Amino acid sequence: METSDGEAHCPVSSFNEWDLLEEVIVGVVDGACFPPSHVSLEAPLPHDQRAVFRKNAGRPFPPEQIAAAQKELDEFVHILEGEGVTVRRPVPSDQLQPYGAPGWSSTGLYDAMPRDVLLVVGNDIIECPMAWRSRYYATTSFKPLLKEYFKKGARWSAGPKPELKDELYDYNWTEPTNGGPVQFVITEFEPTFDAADFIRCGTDIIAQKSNVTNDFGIAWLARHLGDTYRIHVFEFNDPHAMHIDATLVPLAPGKLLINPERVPEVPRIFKGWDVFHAPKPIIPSEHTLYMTSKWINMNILSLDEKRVIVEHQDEPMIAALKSWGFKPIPCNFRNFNSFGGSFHCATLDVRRRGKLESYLLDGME
Ligand code: ABU
Repeated sequence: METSDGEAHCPVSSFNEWDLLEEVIVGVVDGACFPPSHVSLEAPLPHDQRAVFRKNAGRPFPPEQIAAAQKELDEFVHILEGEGVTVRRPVPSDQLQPYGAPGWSSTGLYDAMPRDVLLVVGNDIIECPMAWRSRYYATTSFKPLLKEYFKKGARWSAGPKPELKDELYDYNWTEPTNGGPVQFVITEFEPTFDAADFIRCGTDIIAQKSNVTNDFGIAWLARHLGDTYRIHVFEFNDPHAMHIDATLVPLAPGKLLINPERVPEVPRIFKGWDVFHAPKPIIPSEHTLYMTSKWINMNILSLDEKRVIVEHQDEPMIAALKSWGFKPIPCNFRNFNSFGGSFHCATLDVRRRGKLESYLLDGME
């Protein structure tokens, strides 16, 4: 690919969560299915959804909910294109096609959340070794795009293909007691991680261990990325941890949105940053959220250091963002939220205009 000044540049290039967004992958919700029942789902799912998942295991999500989410995705794509962003979409996979490996079999989940599945660090687009058996083939729908980006000059990597044997899971997992230590449902049997457990701030990457990301996975990623990057691992107050992007969301350099329930103390490396407490979510309790807490209202996508996409009905968040100096762009997304994500989860920023820099205390020391 050539720039207007004739300089060759890579189609994949993104170092942080806020540089000017040029190209993005937006997920698709077509064919979304409840995964087969498994202990790995119990730990991160909202308490009231565990029985729903067991009852509907291996069946499609209600078609009217899929259709409502599709409509919102279309609106989201329209807004992104109107803001000058190139939008790419995956080819939906058949989630009901059974597959397996020695010792287990499964069907799929969805292709709705590219943020979980793929991690972009600089020019490298990394396929994640995901811990859920229902996501073993989660990158399949994105392969045509991965091939295209590679041919145009991107690095294309993949974590070690996990075996997902029973040894990876704690079949005795139980809900942590109030105030007791958080128990994750995965072990250190092999490296696993979801990309959404990492937040990119230039040379510094913030990570959390979770019910899908283990120390082994974080260590693999750190070695893969090399000495240019530092991964900082923090623990937050999230008894059902799976993905960091409704806990700690850097909106722009020096501007951090935090979940006030999960982040009692802001990590020291953000010293000097403005810290904004996310307003309480206003999603009504009768609105089904299959795979997320209401704090999904924090799952904002920055188009640059000012423009942020935010849920249309979330007036407290819109008002707060305006008061903090941002330009919120509202988009209906509450039906999509039911599937476990919002604007950050539903996207993968493939290219942002910017370069590798250090923004955090440790990165500058
Ligand atoms: N990636 C979605 C995270 C949702 C939550 O932490 O509540």
